[in-house]
Amino acid sequence: MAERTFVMVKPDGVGRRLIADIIGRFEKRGLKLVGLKMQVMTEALAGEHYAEHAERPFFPDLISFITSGPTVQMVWEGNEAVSVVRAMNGATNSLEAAQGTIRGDFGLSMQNNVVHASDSVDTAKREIALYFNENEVLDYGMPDEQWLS
Ligand code: FUP
Repeated sequence: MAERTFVMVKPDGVGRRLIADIIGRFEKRGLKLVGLKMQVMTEALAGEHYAEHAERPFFPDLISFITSGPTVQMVWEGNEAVSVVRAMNGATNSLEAAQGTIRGDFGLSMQNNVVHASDSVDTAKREIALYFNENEVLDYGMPDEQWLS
């Protein structure tokens, strides 16, 4: 099975009406959307998502930001999906992100950096399971799949 990664449009990305731009970039690159939903995250879910940062000074602000409005959760599938999507998102700090990346084109902030994506295949498995039931991640073929990749 092709590699899968978890991607989230953060509240600033939704609020700035960037959902379609972000989905469009991944689609045009040749990745396949296999899971999609939206929600306002609870503090409990946000705490689980960012558990690795629980002791960091920016954690309370991060939780308050990520629960401040609607977010979009996605699972994207494709060749080397984890590293391809990380590269397309750009550096965590939008001020340092290269032009042509999502954060470099749409962001100016460390915290409000528009998107999240898994940083490894293991993290992707954990994050997909945090947001999606197994039957919510689809396994389907594209008619022209052999033309991609
Ligand atoms: P990333 O893997 O790119 O999502 O980045 P991290 O897991 O390192 O950080 C998660 C989020 O915490 C970032 F998107 C922004 C926020 N953050 C800060 O606000 N300050 C920091 O010093 C580091 C991260």
